[in-house]
Amino acid sequence: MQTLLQNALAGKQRAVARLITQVENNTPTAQQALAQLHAHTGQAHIIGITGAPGSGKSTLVNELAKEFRRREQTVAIVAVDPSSPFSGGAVLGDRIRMQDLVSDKGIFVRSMASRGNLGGLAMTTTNVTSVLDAVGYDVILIETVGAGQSEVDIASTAQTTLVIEAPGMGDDVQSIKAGILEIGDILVVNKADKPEARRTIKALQAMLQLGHSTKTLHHGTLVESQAVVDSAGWEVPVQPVTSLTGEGVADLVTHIEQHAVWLKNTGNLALHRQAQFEKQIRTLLQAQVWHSLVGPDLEAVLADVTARTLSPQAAVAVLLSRLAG
Ligand SMILES: Nc1nc2c(ncn2[C@@H]2O[C@H](COP(=O)(O)OP(=O)(O)O)[C@@H](O)[C@H]2O)c(=O)[nH]1
Ligand SMILES: [Mg+2]
Repeated sequence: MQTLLQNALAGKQRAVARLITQVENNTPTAQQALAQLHAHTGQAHIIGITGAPGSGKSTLVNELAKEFRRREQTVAIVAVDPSSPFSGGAVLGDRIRMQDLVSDKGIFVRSMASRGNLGGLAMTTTNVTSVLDAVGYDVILIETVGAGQSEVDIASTAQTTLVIEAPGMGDDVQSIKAGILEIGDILVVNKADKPEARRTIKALQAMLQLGHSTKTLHHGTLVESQAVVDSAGWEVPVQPVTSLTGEGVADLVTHIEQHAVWLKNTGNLALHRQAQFEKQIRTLLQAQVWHSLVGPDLEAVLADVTARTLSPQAAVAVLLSRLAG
């Protein structure tokens, strides 16, 4: 395990990939490795990209990766799509464009196994992200399908969350329907090359704006003003992009970088991290306490509770009393 860790920390992509497989399988080795890697984490900027299937997330992630590379940042991409497991090299939407990336040592691409993740998909994603952070990727892009609670959980791993909307997918604004609009730090209207995009932008702005002014960058210049100020004081921008051509992507990355600076300067980054660690410690503690206390006696306890000779409350008291003994 030490060699694997050393190789991963030295940036060897094979070792990183093998370590991630361990993490996905939630092996004891993985837990030990994560414990050792913890001190090395905390440097990466973690960005979540979520939105309806077909909104263009993978195409955008591809372009974002290229733009961050232009800015001399190393990039790791984690694609989480429980509904459609990837096969072979088809990790991103477009295989051909993908070839621009695969030869670049500053980019690491991983699609998460969709099969039963023992620790839960959100926890596994958090752990995979920690590995990538520890081994030194500057930027981590997490692509998830925006379809409800598990996306919200995964998005909570990210420091900056992009909600992707695209025109031509029905009358409704998809992210509102899915209940994920609120988690967006930046709202992205992809497929801005389509004429209907204007309506989507307007619809989002109408949804969001409460009379506050918003920043929309176009070739680095402010062109529109509409946005919402979220509870913590960040103005959520609405950014049009055309991922097919890369148009608007540089402006989007500028917004992302501004959000990173804002997070740091306001102390929100520290708060976010604390909340993440609290959740992680709680999950680990619950699992261990459950495992060590309940384990072999579960059936007997359940039988008594089912027979109404023991209440669930009394069962907990009995089980907990063993901790002291
Ligand atoms: N017209 C147009 N099509 C796009 C754009 N971005 C992505 N697409 C297309 O939308 C489809 C879905 O893209 P994909 O990235 O796989 O979406 P995902 O399911 O959200 O990951 C593909 O056919 C893309 O070529 C864009 O900016 N403009
Ligand atoms: Mg995709």
